[in-house]
Amino acid sequence: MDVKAVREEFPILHQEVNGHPLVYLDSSATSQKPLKVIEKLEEYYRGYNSNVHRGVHTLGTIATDEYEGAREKVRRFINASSTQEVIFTRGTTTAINTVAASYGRANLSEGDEVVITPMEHHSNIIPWQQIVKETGATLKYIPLQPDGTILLEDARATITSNTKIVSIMHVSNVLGTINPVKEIAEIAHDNNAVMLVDGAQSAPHMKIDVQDLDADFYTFSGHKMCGPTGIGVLYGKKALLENMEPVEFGGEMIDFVNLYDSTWKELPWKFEGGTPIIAGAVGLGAAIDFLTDIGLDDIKAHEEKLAAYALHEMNKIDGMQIYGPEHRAGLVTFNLADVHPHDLATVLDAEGIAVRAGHHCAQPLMRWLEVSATARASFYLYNTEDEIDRLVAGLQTTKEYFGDVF
Ligand code: 7TS
Repeated sequence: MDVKAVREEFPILHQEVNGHPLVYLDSSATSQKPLKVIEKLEEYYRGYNSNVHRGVHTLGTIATDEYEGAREKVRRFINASSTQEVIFTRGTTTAINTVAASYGRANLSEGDEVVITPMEHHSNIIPWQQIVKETGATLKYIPLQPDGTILLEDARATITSNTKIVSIMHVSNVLGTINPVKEIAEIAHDNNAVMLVDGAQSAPHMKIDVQDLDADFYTFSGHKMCGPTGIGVLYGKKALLENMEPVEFGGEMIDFVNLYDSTWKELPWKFEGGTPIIAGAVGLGAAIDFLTDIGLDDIKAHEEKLAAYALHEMNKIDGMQIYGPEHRAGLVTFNLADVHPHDLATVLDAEGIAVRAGHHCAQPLMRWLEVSATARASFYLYNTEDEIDRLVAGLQTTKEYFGDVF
């Protein structure tokens, strides 16, 4: 992979921030956008912006073809067996909430269990907390190992015949842990439970095959994979989605509306109430083309190399505490002695380096780590070893700045 050529595709990277060339290390929060996506959005708004699925006019037909064409791109990207299994949502959060509100509400009752882990993003915790409160079911957690991984024997002990839903992140946005979701799906299925995989941090960075994973539901966000904000995907197996009720009612998702009752369109549209996220889907399609042209295997290899290099270099700094396992996805979450991560991120920002500081929407995990917050550097296809050197130099500056705490 030619990183220099890749960087040329991202106009935002070529600027100075606070007098220094920008080093963007916050792609786990949201990725930057390549020209191909920016230009596709411009093409859409300049050329054929129209509502979809309704008109016979020419622009409406082009917009519909582009919107549905993007769905086919997503289908191929995750190897779903049909576009009926690809539902456009606002993002991962909306996708998980849809499963909880539809499948959860219909299938959970007292005595049933939902199984998750303490490393989940809030978006994969709170929807389950809410639905178990409503249905009388119980929320259970597979415990974590000290290095932030999950043992399959713990998964086997936690998932029981009372478990109806297992919902686990593929890759941790804090620890970088790559969870054995395929094996956990098998355990879930042995217990007649369904398996949701939160792919927010995996779809952007590795090849995904939902049929190979045997995930019943797989969710991800376009904005973390070079696409626009406001678009994401809920993949679900057709046999499950067909039996699920929509959660948003209104235009677009109906077949016939009578005074006192109505019927729904077929999949996937029954889950897409209201004017859909047309520009977002079209932009996501362009992002998928961009990532696929470069190759997900090359992107993954590049990020693994960056993560290994960052671990090696950052570990040399006195007072450095790094969280998560050795084998990890492309991010490093850390604390530097007693410097508050917000102070650390502020000093780095003055050097033009963007990292995230805070709880990363994973407060239960912060409690498990016994910290209130951490800093996080996350990498993507456009990052370089030189940028990691800049980060390490910035951390040295931070150390000097807060010298008295060491
Ligand atoms: N699940 C995981 C694993 C995530 O990392 C995120 C966002 C979400 C769900 C929610 O995605 P959304 O697009 O619906 O907001 N993670 C992060 C992060 O790590 N920093 O900012 C957002």
